[in-house]
Amino acid sequence: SSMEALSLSPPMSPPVILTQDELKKIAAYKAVEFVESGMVLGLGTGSTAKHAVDRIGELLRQGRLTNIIGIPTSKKTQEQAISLGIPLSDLDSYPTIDLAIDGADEVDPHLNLVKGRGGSLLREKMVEGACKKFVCIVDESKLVKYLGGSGLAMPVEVVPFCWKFTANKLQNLFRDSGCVAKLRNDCKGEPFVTDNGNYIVDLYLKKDIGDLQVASDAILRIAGVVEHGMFLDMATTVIVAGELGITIKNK
Ligand code: ABF
Repeated sequence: SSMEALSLSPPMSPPVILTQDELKKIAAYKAVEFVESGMVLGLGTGSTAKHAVDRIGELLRQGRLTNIIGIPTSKKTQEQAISLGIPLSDLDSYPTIDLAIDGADEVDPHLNLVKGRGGSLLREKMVEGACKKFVCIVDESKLVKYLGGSGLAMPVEVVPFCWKFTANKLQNLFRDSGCVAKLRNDCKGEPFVTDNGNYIVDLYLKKDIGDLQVASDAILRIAGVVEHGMFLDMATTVIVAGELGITIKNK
């Protein structure tokens, strides 16, 4: 019958479309290949880094990695690592970290990053600034021509004291780029509070802000600012997972 003919014909193999989460996992697992026993590791935050931390926990459990010490970049990652049995410490005890693995919100062609949409930018910058190697893991949707180019927020951590004053200063600083500064809220509509008890002001830019180092210095000169989410010249490697495979970019 025609039914039989159909079932006998060779199956059409559909194109494999990976979800964004599968791409994140591919990038994360690739980065964990750089991990060696005995390393002090910076453990990133966010849905991409979470896969890397899971994988490190799995390799430890299987005995394929030993003597790892993790330095978490957020309370959330700290909890995840504890649940996986990853031994933890901090920057006070380990001021030099062998390797950090973490995600990003944007990656430009020079491997400069925007981070902090997850709200953990200060601890990430402290930990990743102390690393010999910082492997950033992203799916291809994070690639931009210039920082701010995704149209999504460029986060700045500010002290809660007179945050509007600080937000206005930030908005004025980038007025030529059409900057709009907004306080980040949590899901209840209250100000989002970081692990360090601060607020986040998200900057929305319409244009390229030009020289990133100049922009960085100007932001950090504002007294109410704690840190910003531009990670300039910090990633030593970026692993990008895309539909066509993995790309590894080195500085
Ligand atoms: C951390 O997680 C942050 O710096 C960045 O904001 C975010 C990226 O999250 P995801 O991996 O979930 O896209 O890396």
